[in-house]
Amino acid sequence: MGEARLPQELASIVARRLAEKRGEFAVIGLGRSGIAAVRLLRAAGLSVYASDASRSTAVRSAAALLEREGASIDVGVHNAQRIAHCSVLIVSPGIPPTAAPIRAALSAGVPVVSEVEVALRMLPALRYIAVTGTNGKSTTTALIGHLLRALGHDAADVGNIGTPVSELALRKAPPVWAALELSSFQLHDTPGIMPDVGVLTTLSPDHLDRYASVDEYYADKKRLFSNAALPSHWVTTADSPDVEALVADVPGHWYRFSVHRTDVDGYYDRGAGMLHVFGDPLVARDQLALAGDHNVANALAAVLAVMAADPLHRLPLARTLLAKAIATFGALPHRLEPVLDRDGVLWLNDSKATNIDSTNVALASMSRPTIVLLGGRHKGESYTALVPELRRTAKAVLAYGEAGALITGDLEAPLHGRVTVEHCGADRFEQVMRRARALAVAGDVVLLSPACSSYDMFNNYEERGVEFARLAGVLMEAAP
Ligand code: UMA
Repeated sequence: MGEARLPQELASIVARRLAEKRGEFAVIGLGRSGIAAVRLLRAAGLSVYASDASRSTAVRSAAALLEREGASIDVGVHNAQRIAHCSVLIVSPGIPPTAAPIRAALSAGVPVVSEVEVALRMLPALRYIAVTGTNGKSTTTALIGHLLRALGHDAADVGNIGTPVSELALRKAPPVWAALELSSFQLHDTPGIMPDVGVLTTLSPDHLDRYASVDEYYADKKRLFSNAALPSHWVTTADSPDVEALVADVPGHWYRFSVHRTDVDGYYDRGAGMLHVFGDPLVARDQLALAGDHNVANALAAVLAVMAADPLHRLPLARTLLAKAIATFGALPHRLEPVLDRDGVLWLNDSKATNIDSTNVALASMSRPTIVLLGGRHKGESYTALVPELRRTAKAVLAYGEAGALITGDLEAPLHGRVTVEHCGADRFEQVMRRARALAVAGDVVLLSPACSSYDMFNNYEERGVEFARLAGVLMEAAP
């Protein structure tokens, strides 16, 4: 069984089969990662069978494109028998390990890996900083890429952040450096992961719709350290007992950051309003364009990672460049992004908040009466952990989507008499937005920070955020 192999053993079997171009390589899922993987394998001259369970227009047009590139494709079905006879199975991260084609491959002893694993094998000279964590990983990844470029490096931001690593491998001249965001799903199937520096930002329960327990989810996060050795370099938060416990037995050089303690490599001196790194002040907090303590932590993590990646990055000139670059980095789209400020109502798009912890971070940074849009596809956590922050800042909670009834059930009693909780229906986002518009008065914030995934109503969180911004504009134009 593939699962029973040690990561190193699995990685070397896959590397050998890729090098020998042995047999047929199967890819399942034709989203962003599957398409890129098929193109990369075909470009390397390998024989490819790819399939997707959906018959959507997007999948059918991807299939037509990839067939022209010489891949054999099935749309609407995975041929489990063919997959059980393949040389290596490359899985898309959104497909759970319990899916039938993956079980068929594993019970036939077929190695199962991610698109990231294949791409990294094809990019042996790539230097990369890998970032995982429940929250903060996209901002930290983008910031690392930004800092590397500020130091004059050719660097790309890839992985879970949006661009598959395979797309780098397809470039004529791949970059020297990458900032690589990895989800727990990708880490599950990337046995050869061996970053120049690995970063773990935070840990809290998430994806409980896919994992049987929080421990199982954390175990996938721990796979970042699968190939840890004494010369490895790691950057982790000192503010999370769960993180400290998870990495306690991992070998390597450690660089820790904190927004509460000062006895670590990167810290925030709250009194002086200064970020310190490796013993010296680096930049004043008020220079950061990013709001919130969580972003101070992300900035410390990113700077430590870039400095740890190469001794040259710690020289005085590099420190000056890094301090300047931090100040020019703005918030990413869909993360507490102000999309409209009209007639005294501020509309904030935090569509990227797909778990409870992330929504709590958003609520904690609210200082005005807030109408909170919560809902989407439930991911397994209780919503009651939101109660203290909702009590503090919310004027109303509008619950919607598949999770709407659950959210109302969890929040109505504890918020009774203090915050209105309304169930706005399961299927129309516009209805929720209309209700928000009707409730909002000058001085309010309307915050989309759903604590759920978007897949019940949208293709992804980006689409949800774009629709929020569009409807905010349309509704504020119309008479209230
Ligand atoms: N599919 C099947 N069979 C199944 C189930 C799904 O064929 O049994 C097909 C679907 O029909 C669809 C395809 O698989 O066509 C989708 O694959 P996917 O969900 O893995 O999505 P990709 O488009 O390949 O995007 C993935 C990541 N998606 C997920 O992890 C869910 C993207 O992260 C990532 O940006 C991209 O690879 C490039 O690396 C998104 C995400 O939501 C942003 N990540 C989660 C998160 O951040 O919380 C982990």
